[in-house]
Amino acid sequence: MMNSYMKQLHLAIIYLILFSIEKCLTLNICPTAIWQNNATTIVDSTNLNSPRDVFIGQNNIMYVIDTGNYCVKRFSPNSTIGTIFINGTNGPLFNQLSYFSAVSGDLNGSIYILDRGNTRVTKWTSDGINGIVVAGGNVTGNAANQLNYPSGIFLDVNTLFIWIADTGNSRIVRWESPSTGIIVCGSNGTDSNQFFKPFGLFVNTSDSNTFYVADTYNHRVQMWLSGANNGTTIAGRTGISGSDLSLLYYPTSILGDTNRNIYILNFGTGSIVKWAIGSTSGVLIVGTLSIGVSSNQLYNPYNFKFDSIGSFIVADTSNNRIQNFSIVCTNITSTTRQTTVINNPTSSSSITSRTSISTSTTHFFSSVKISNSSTIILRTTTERVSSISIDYGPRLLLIIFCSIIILMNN
Ligand SMILES: *[C@@H]1O[C@H](CO)[C@@H](O)[C@H](O)[C@H]1NC(C)=O
Ligand SMILES: *[C@@H]1O[C@H](CO)[C@@H](O)[C@H](O)[C@H]1NC(C)=O
Ligand SMILES: *[C@@H]1O[C@H](CO)[C@@H](O)[C@H](O)[C@H]1NC(C)=O
Ligand SMILES: *[C@@H]1O[C@H](CO)[C@@H](O)[C@H](O)[C@H]1NC(C)=O
Ligand SMILES: *[C@@H]1O[C@H](CO)[C@@H](O)[C@H](O)[C@H]1NC(C)=O
Ligand SMILES: *[C@@H]1O[C@H](CO)[C@@H](O)[C@H](O)[C@H]1NC(C)=O
Ligand SMILES: *[C@@H]1O[C@H](CO)[C@@H](O)[C@H](O)[C@H]1NC(C)=O
Ligand SMILES: *[C@@H]1O[C@H](CO)[C@@H](O)[C@H](O)[C@H]1NC(C)=O
Ligand SMILES: *[C@@H]1O[C@H](CO)[C@@H](O)[C@H](O)[C@H]1NC(C)=O
Ligand SMILES: *[C@@H]1O[C@H](CO)[C@@H](O)[C@H](O)[C@H]1NC(C)=O
Ligand SMILES: CC(=O)N[C@H]1CO[C@H](CO)[C@@H](O)[C@@H]1O
Repeated sequence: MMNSYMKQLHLAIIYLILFSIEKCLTLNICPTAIWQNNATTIVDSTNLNSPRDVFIGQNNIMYVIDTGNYCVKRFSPNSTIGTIFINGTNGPLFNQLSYFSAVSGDLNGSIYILDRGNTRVTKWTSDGINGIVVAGGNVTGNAANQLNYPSGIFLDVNTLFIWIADTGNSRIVRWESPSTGIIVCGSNGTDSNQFFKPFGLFVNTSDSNTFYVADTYNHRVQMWLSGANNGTTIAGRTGISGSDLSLLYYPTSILGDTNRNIYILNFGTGSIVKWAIGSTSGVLIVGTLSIGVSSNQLYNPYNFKFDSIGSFIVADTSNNRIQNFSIVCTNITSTTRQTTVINNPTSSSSITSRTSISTSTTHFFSSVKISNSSTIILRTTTERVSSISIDYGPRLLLIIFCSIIILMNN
């Protein structure tokens, strides 16, 4: 009796979890992670002119915005040559780009370009021929439906809300539809509710949209809780720059992980530093704290991303190259005991939304790891490790799979 009741309870809880899951945008980095000091060059200067950002999408395909050539290049894994995805020229037409500064992508494979010169965000579907305006597109200004030399973008792939570091207006805006933006916070200055030319932001969508702003010209990172009137400085000191690890130097880009660490790219020192939220100084992860051309240095880097395993992929802008500082997780083999891969679940379900499980653990799963955009690894309390491909209609499969596990365990 008790056994059967427990069984049903387990199943009910599993269903509840699976139906409330959302695509998690924060990468689960192993706590023992270290990164190689010397990068490998993924794309070199023969192929690029002032690359400012990269985006790593489905199937680990990498998009590089090649700003100086007004084009966007696409690279398959391990390919150093690539193909042209957007073959643009400088101008305001919908097949053109102008001083564009950042790139992101959704789960359907569309690419979003923050076009600073045209003060707009354009969305490009798989053919890459014409962009459609999904934010901005009016002349430069500070009205809610305008932007002013924006530099940073964060696309929430669950809601498709576009968060923008509206640099020239020293504010953060969020576009929930193409017609107008919402001014989230900010004005120009050094107070806790202000920014001075912010270039980047990271939104923790699994934490009520707490967001972090690279407040570039104030040399600090501000954390804003959702709905707050003020930000809190969690890294750097307002108005003071330096290569000391308690200071920042023109921070331009931020990433977060699931262990409440943020990673900050310092344009001024060509470095990536890791700050645990609440700590008073950072840890040097990448760079020598002076800009340069060696494999352990960066030269005016604007943006960086994690690849699917947690390596840092950096747009090393003035070196005209894309660098890979690869991650090393010391115990990675010991956690992979038994792997079950369910391939190609395309036809099994009519559910179209793509999801993956959040990193919150329950007593059923002792750990959950996002392996890449289409795979999660669930480690159950019985030490079973399962890797489930979840690109299409995944919930049904997960439910069936988890049900089998529960029934087998009981
Ligand atoms: C890393 O690169 C630096 C600068 O080129 C070099 O001095 C050093 O020996 C390299 N380290 C390793 C482990 O390859
Ligand atoms: C995701 O990772 C799994 C193994 O962890 C691998 O089998 C699969 O091919 C990867 N998928 C993509 C789309 O890269
Ligand atoms: C890329 O290269 C690595 C090592 O050189 C190899 O393990 C991996 O299978 C390659 N990936 C593809 C998609 O060719
Ligand atoms: C890009 O467009 C130019 C014309 O603007 C054309 O000459 C060139 O062949 C195109 N390149 C590709 C790869 O489509
Ligand atoms: C993805 O494509 C589907 C089917 O065309 C559409 O319903 C959905 O809105 C698209 N989602 C995004 C993020 O564009
Ligand atoms: C500015 O944006 C509004 C929508 O907010 C739109 O109706 C108008 O046409 C735009 N103006 C220009 C010049 O694009
Ligand atoms: C913006 O704020 C900074 C810092 O207080 C100040 O130096 C700068 O002059 C201000 N810019 C404008 C346009 O007010
Ligand atoms: C984001 O929020 C999740 C859930 O609260 C938390 O586990 C994670 O550490 C947070 N990451 C950052 C960078 O704030
Ligand atoms: C970065 O390097 C690591 C180690 O070689 C490799 O596994 C990973 O695929 C590389 N990332 C990219 C985006 O090339
Ligand atoms: C993981 O690595 C840490 C130190 O890096 C070590 O103390 C621990 O025993 C390892 N765990 C396993 C399961 O190998
Ligand atoms: C609630 C709160 O702390 N408000 C403060 C936010 O910051 C501004 C500018 O520093 C202060 O004037 C407010 O008192």
